[in-house]
Amino acid sequence: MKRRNFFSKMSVGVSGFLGIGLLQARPQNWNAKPKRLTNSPLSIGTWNCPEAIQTSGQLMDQGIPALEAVVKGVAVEEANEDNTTVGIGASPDRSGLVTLDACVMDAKGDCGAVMAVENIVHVARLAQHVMEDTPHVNLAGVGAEEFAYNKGFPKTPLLTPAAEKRWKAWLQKSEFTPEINVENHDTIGMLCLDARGKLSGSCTTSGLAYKMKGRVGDSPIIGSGLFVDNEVGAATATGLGEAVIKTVGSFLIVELMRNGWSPQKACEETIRRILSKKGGKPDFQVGFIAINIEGEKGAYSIHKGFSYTYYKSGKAINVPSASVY
Ligand code: SD4
Repeated sequence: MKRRNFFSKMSVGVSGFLGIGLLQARPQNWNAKPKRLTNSPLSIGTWNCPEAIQTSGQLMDQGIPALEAVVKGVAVEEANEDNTTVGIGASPDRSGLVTLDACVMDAKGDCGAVMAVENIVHVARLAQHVMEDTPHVNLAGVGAEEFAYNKGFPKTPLLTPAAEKRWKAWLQKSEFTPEINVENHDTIGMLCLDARGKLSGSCTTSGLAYKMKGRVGDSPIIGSGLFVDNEVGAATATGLGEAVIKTVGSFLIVELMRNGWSPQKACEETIRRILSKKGGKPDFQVGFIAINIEGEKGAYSIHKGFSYTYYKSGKAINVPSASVY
């Protein structure tokens, strides 16, 4: 018996014994390799990020592989000063420092991440360098920044006058409450599936506005903010990172899809898992997007207001996500 079949049969038995309904949705043809519905590249990103999605989609249309497309795609938002949660122009922590987190994961299951990095705009590209040019997965703080300079990244102060003004206004009260859907663009998590069926993803953010100095959220944590498995699919998250980390949200979605759940159902179940630990209507937002290797997509959030953008026939289309509330 093949190793995979053995574990597959064993897991059916164990979950049956535990009364877990997880595997009920497994398709009949479990051993068959998933088939792509189309060879058209698919790109999908959290929130309203048409330019970023257009960039990655068009690159893949030109034959550029998913990893390069996703890193170039999210770079659009990293350079966008109007996005107050990503790259230059992002809100600082409560001490006035802008620190960025990012990760990438590719079709081979390789990954890299940088955390709490100052003075570097394109941290997703930096995470790719960690993945490709070091023996490590995570680099944090000054180590990551020094590595960036070694790789030729320019030093760029990230606190813009507009962000400084917002921070100074916030200091008047210094009240920290994670805000839900303040704007319709935010942390960007992007998933790309190229014409050759290769998946890659990236997540890049400044994290929560006015976070404690040194705080790192889910976005650069592989399995929480992003997970990619080329046999199955990929998922990425936005919202309150602490809640995503506690359920290892993106990994959970991919594992549910591995067991036959659609991307939509897998996102819904993962949000349900977060809510099951809370009781009542939480005052924070979490949103997930996911795609499977067949090219189906899903999105779900706790509160109304979350949206996602995807690429189809040369166009970026923004649609509201379904939500619990
Ligand atoms: C974090 N998940 O650092 C990020 C923040 C975010 O939309 O996604 N904001 O917790």
